[in-house]
Parts: sequence; structure tokens; C-alpha cells
Amino acid sequence: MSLGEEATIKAAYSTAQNQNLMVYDYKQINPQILFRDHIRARKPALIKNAVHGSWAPWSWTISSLVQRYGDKSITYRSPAGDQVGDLANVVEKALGSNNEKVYLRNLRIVKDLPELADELFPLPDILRGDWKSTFLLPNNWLLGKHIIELFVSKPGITFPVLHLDYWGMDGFICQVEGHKQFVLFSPDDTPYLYPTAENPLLSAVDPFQPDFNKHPEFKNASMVLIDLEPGDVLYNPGWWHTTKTLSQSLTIIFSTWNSGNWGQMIRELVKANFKSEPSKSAVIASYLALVAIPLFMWEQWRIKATGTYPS
Ligand SMILES: O=C(O)CCC(=O)C(=O)O
Repeated sequence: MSLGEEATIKAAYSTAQNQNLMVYDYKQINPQILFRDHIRARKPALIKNAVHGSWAPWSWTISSLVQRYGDKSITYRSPAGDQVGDLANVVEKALGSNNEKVYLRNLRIVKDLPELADELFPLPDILRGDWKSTFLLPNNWLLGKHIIELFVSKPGITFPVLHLDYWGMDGFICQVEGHKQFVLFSPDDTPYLYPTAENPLLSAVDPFQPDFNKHPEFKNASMVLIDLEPGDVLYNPGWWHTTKTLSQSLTIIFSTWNSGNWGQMIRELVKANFKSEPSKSAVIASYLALVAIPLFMWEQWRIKATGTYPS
């Protein structure tokens, strides 16, 4: 996007940019602040220098991953459905100077590159405590445990659509290499984002090139526009989002559930399944509500026990 285009888009929004975004250095934030002001308050946060030190991704580069795992078969998502290929070939397609717009996205690391996933553990404190990854829930239930996805893209590549993630999941977006523009809109802006009739989690608006004739209400939405750089971790509390890559980029996203979005997940599950399987849906919802009690106590303990993030 040229500076002129960006200025036009910015001018189009009625509310000041990024009034909704708190920015921290990782040394300034701890689990108490993260939970109180962001996860429970459902407000995003940008944590600078959070991918750092001896945590493995800080030493990863796209080329080192290709060197180590280029021959592994991986599955990635595309608008035409899941695609399969060797990591090296798909990275070449994604980064090559061809006109193909291949986005290597949503590669499930734990499933497709388990050795690489092992390097992520133990997780930094900020990423621990995913309720769905505990032993209290079955391994393969609802997308499985430890939903950690990898993304490789070249400048100009955009995520296909402004969207909300399924099941109310939270996202911790870790920028490892390169720069990526991340766009967020609060769920309060939903009336201005034209959710599609087929899928209310998808918006008809392209925030990078809005058509105000087609979507006049969009001018009332407040866009949070973030330029992610290496080391950044962006917390997305289930807000509308999409991206545009600014330079050759490697991103990892952790999807998590916690006291801030567990209720939303239960509501969405009931909404999706109650009509077709009322008794099963009621049993699952009751179990999930019950299991929230020990999970909440565990979360409280963790928040108290870990006053600061490890350096
Ligand atoms: O890094 C990106 O392009 C965003 C990915 C995303 O929004 C998603 O997987 O839901």
C-alpha cells in the first residue's frame, strides 16, 4: 500500500487510530496485568521484544527451517481448501518471484513438524495456561491440543478475508522474521463490518481497500493498525482481524482458551450443535462448564505464582 493510500484509509475512519491498543515492553507486563487488563477485559495488547533470548523461535529463520525440514510433507490452508506439499517447495512458491499468490499459512506445527514444535516447549509464561490443552479434555477434541500455526509470506500477500476465529479463540501472534501489518476491529464494530450471510464470522469489507459506496457503515468502524516487527507478540482477544505482509515474513500464532473466552466457546458450540444433537450438546456444555472450575483455580494460581515473565 502506498503512503497516499494508507493516509486515505486512515482518514476514512472516524475514531483515532489505535486508541484501543496498549503497547508494552515484555519487561513492563506480567500475568496479572495481562489477565486483568487484556484477557479478561477482552482488549488487545502489543508486547515488544517478547520473542527473545533463548526461546527457540528467536533463532529461527525461514531459510534455516527449510534447511532442516525442507523435505517434510506439510498441509497448509488456501481459499481452495487444504493443500499438501514439501515444505521446501511450498516456501519456494510462497516466496518466489512468480506471480503466484501462495500464502503458506495455518501450518499446524505440532501435527506436521513435531520436532520443531518440541523446541517451543517449555513455553514462555505469556503463552502457557491454555485451558483446552490440559489433561481434563480429550486429546483430539475440537482441533486438538496446542494449536500452534506457522505462516510464511512475501510482501503484498494478504490474508484472504477479515474474519473472526472459530470458537472464540484468542490468538498470540509472534512475529519471528520480517514485517507484517495486522488489522484489528473490536466485536463492537460488527454492525459496521458487513458479516456475510453465508458465514457471520467473515466480513465482506476489505479494510486495505474499502469500498465506502458498497459498505458505507464501515466509516464508523475503528481500525487498529499494527506494524508487527520481529520480536513482537500481539494478543488478539477474539477480535476481527486480517493481515498484509510488508516484508518476507515468518509468523507463529498460538490459539488459546482461558477464563476470558471459555464461555464464548461453550455458547458457540451449543449454537452450532444443539439443534442436531441436543442431548450430546447439553452434556458437553455441562462438562465444559464444570471443568471451568478447576481450570479457573489453576489459572488464578498461575497468575499469582508468576509475577514476572522469565527473562
Ligand atoms: O498472520 C496472518 O496472516 C493472520 C492469520 C489469521 O488471521 C488466522 O489464521 O486466523
